[in-house]
Amino acid sequence: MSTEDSIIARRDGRTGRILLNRPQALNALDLDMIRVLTRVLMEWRDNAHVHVVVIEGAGNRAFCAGGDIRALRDAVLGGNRAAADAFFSEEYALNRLIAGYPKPYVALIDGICMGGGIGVSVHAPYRVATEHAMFAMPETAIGFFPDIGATFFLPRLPGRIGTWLGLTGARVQGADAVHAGFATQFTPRTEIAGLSAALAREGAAALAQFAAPLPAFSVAAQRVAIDHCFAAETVPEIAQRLAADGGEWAHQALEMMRGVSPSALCWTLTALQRGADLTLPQALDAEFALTHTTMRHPDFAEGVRAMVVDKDRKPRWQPARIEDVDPATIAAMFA
Ligand code: QUE
Repeated sequence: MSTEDSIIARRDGRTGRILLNRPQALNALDLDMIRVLTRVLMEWRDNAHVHVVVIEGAGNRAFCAGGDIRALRDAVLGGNRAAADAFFSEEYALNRLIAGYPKPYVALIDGICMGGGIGVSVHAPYRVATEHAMFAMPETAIGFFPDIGATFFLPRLPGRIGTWLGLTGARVQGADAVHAGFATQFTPRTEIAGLSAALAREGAAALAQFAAPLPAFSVAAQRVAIDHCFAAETVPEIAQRLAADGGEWAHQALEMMRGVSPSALCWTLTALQRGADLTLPQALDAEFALTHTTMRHPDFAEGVRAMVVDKDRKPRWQPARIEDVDPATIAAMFA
């Protein structure tokens, strides 16, 4: 399939429509797709016929499952730092372009939306989630960290929800995505075609008519525990608070933290703490710097191997236990 085919861009009424079209890879973004997206958005910025940009994913499984981390692992193992730098710098520049886009930008999210997929949606003013939307920032599971501006937006979600999601990789589904702050409205899948047509006719003004009432937040009962446990200053303290909680939710969160890279938990917590005080451009710059130190750590290649390449889901982390991560080693990554 050619590069142009993995992004389909066309004008339709008042809209410029973008389809992420690599469904066999859950529409994960590779560098070519990032370049085509950037070019299309720059063209439409200056095209008076385009009043609103609408982006969606092909197939019914995913909006966008992330980035091309298999290629990033190959680049790291092959010593090709320039390839990894090009990917991250162009991806983060695209995130910035979307955040500051001068026209309404609407993401229609009807399936998996993780990592890079969140980067091409959450910085925009309108994110529509259906009951099939599933948001997650699962990078600690591959020995990386929540990037694409997540160190800016996760600390700004309600309470400590962002720290919980960024450390554990927990999933947020459907209308919960609006409560958590990933989406700005909930519209059932059966209404998406109608919304799309209305956007082409009326522009972004059509959105409100398609916003369905929200059911209650499914983690409402856990909010006190989330905000208490994930407010701790260090990863071992968070683990201790979860262990002390005794409830099923805390048990699950602790199990998730025990499965991911201990080192990644520590550098992620520091990155989120720092991101709380940064602007989005500053956070993206800090994330770019952090890609250099994290990708040199063995847990990145090992995590991508275990979760994406071999899919054995049995990574051998170094060190293997949260308690054995040296705080000075983590601090040096931010120096
Ligand atoms: C954790 C992650 C990612 C992941 C799996 C994890 C991630 C990512 C992908 C992914 C999914 C589909 C693809 C692809 C990559 O999987 O960030 O190339 O086709 O992008 O457990 O963080």
